[in-house]
Amino acid sequence: MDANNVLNALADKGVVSGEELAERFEVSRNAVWKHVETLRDAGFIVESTSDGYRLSSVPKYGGFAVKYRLRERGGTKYIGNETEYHDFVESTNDIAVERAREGVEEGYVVLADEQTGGRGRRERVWESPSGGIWTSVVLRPDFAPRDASLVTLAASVAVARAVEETDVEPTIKWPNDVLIDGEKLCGILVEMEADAESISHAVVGIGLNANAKPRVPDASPTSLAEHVGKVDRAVLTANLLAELEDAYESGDGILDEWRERSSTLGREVRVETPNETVEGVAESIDATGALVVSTDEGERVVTAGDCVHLR
Ligand code: BT5
Repeated sequence: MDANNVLNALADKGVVSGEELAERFEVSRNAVWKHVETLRDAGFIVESTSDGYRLSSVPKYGGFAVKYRLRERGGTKYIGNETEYHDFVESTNDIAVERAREGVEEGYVVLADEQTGGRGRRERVWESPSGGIWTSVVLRPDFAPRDASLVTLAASVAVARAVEETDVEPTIKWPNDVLIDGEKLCGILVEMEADAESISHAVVGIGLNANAKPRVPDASPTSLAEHVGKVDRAVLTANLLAELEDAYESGDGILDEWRERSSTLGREVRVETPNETVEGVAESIDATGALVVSTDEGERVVTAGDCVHLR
């Protein structure tokens, strides 16, 4: 038994006595009380009444708050079953990679209010002030490493769906950005370890400017707050994790929805890959998530790179 069991019981029943919980989970009343204290430390207001413990307030953010909101929306099978929250960390991806190597179950989630060393692709800086959603999820995909970019596509669809619930219309820019009106709201960083045949883990890092708009000199970021006012980060994170599980489970079924939500397809683009620059019209993405660009010299398939929308 842990604090989550107490939280679930309180969420289900409103009021529940220490005695009842102790009996149900076969622990001492003192053990129950300790778990109640854990919830109180996490910001829940749990009153002690003559009928038992009563949940009267849920904290704004944190691992337990996200779990509470996840349960409220019907729960997930594995994403978010275990969470770890920090007020600040260097990078949630670093922690999640460490946990993945230690063998945590698929769906383990690391959350932070602020990152001091947030990373983008190719070791670029990801500004992560307090008030954003900075989260990393450990996945253990059973598809071949060549299909790994499906994870990035699934994550961007999940972000777009969750953001849509706040009544704005985001679009997806290949390969890993979610935009509002062409400005970057969210970036995704997938880091995986694999051998030739299988992926041991993929850590999906999602950085979403929820209530904080970062200062980024070389780009034009936006935040959700700028469009819809302050959002409830626990609710939004819960929606995001639930959508991530759904999108990830769709496998390559996610490609069509990605295409519909994309603002890259049909555009003139310039893609900088590690070796070259490809310019032309973004025609489609193939079954592995690679971008097919029609150039003056014919069709080119680009698996990774930075994409600029030209027109
Ligand atoms: C990304 O890289 O867009 C991936 C960002 C992933 C961040 C998450 S947060 C949780 C997890 N923990 C981590 O340490 N990372 C992940 P890329 O496509 O390389 O874009 C990086 C570029 O975006 C930077 O060079 C800036 O121009 C711009 N940028 C930096 N911070 C930003 C922000 N908060 N919002 C919008 N743009 C930003």
